[in-house]
Amino acid sequence: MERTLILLKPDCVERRLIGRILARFEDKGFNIVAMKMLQVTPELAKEHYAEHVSKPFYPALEKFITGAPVVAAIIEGLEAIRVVRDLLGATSGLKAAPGTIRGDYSSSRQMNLVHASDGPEASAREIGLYFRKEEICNFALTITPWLRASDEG
Ligand code: FUP
Repeated sequence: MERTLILLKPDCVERRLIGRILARFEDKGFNIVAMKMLQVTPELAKEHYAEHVSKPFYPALEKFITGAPVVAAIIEGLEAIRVVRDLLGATSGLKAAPGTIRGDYSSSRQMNLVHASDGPEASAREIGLYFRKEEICNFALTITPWLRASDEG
């Protein structure tokens, strides 16, 4: 079982897409084990996007990500880190395949609606940035036996 951090970005919140996008992860069979709305500060943005801080597009990215509230959530499931990124599609909404979240709802590289951790290291780091241990609910969905066979994990 894996956990991954998603952020429904300010464009998602402002465009009233929170419910529809969260439903995509629920519909897939994943479990939401933590969730909160918050305003990303410039300090948090710099930590979250540490690898991009020195890039030319960073100032605009920081203005965007701090421009309205976001919804942070932890998604749990088998191979969740990869599968959630597959559900999102390519970084740019213009390149993302139809049927993916970005492919269906975004026509921008910056305003691509959702962030998701890109690997186990990033997932652990980003979960730690947004959630304290006691904010995470450790529970299994009662319908798990109807989502996958018991020998699948
Ligand atoms: P992703 O792994 O899909 O979240 O994308 P990246 O880590 O490559 O980029 C992080 C964020 O920076 C993305 F949400 C998009 C944004 N970005 C820009 O705004 N402009 C760029 O030129 C490249 C990325």
